[in-house]
Amino acid sequence: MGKSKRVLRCYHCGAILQCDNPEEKGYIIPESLHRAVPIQAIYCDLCFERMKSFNYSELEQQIDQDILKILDDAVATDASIVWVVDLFSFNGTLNKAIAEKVKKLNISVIGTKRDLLPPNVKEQPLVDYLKERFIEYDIEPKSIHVFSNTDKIDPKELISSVNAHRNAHDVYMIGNNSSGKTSLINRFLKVYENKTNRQIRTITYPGTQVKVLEVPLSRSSFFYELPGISQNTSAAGKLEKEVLKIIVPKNTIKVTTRTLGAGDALMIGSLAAFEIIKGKATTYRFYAAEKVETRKVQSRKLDEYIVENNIRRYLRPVSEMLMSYLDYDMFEYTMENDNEWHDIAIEGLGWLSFVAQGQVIRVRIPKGVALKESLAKIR
Ligand SMILES: Nc1nc2c(ncn2[C@@H]2O[C@H](COP(=O)(O)OP(=O)(O)O)[C@@H](O)[C@H]2O)c(=O)[nH]1
Ligand SMILES: [Mg+2]
Repeated sequence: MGKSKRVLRCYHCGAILQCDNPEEKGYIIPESLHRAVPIQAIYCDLCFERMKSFNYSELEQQIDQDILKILDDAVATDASIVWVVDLFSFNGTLNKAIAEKVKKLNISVIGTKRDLLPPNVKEQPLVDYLKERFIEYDIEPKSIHVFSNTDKIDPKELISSVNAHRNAHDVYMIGNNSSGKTSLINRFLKVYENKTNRQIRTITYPGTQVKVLEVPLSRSSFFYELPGISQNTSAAGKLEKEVLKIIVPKNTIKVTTRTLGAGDALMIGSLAAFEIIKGKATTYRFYAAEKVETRKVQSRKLDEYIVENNIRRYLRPVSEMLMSYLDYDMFEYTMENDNEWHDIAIEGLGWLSFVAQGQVIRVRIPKGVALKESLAKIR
């Protein structure tokens, strides 16, 4: 018998994907093709590039609508939810429509990628942080676990924790794109024993366009992995591939400590900046991927430096999508005076951590990226 190979098509233009000739249609870099898993939409490089500049958001919107439809079933059957969040990029921003829909269900939260945070970070403060952020959306999680894919965790423990809350009902796993859902499920499947006569399969969920992984838990209940929620408020979902290579951490993140006072600003490449408008000189810590570069400058020269850096690129990252001030949003925080550590976090990029002493801090970020102030993630 000859060898067979799956033929994959671009999800957008339908061209058969090939890794041989970059000039021919359907070309995709081999790494992307080999990384692809069966339930993921794959695009040829050309469509991927075009989509990012043209109909990216439209396409993602569609998928989120389908997720909402599937969650209608979860609500109707009183299912349990496993909500996966990536501990690095999560700044407390949840998809409102999804949160609203599932808030009455039993929700277990899993924070992933703990290994990206400094090793001295304790578990309990992270759990507290996650709990506080979900409560802001009126969600009281039944359980919260934090993991990294290098832990020697016993997935059985996790399963029994979920089982304890599901009352023999179905389980739906949700979370942003790249939050680590598939990695978790692969670990879970290693110890999974199928005691039913049904198979694990990928189905097109009835009434939607999306594929979900269906794992039988008993004769009458299933686990479903839903498609990723679009990261449309994350820097990681908005900026170009070259920038993502810099801002998405692969190893433990870096902490940069600076003393800043009124009149100082901290440039984060040309992607973002924090300006201290009011406040005495004190310690600020900025947490981000290792390759993200920062510089302390004078506030009054900040505009000039950003423009100059867009051309000379002495501080990475610089985005082609941020070429004029119109491409940024600007917010100003007046902090309380509680002497506690607080964060101002830019979803998918990093966060500034400091003791709140009534400062006024102005932040600029790429337009549409979520910015959030809260008690600190790392305390
Ligand atoms: N450092 C680190 N990376 C992780 C962890 N879990 C997942 N990843 C990486 O995050 C990316 C997305 O993971 P994946 O499981 O495909 O996420 P999904 O889109 O939610 O299914 C992959 O590159 C994974 O290797 C983790 O615990 N630590
Ligand atoms: Mg996945």
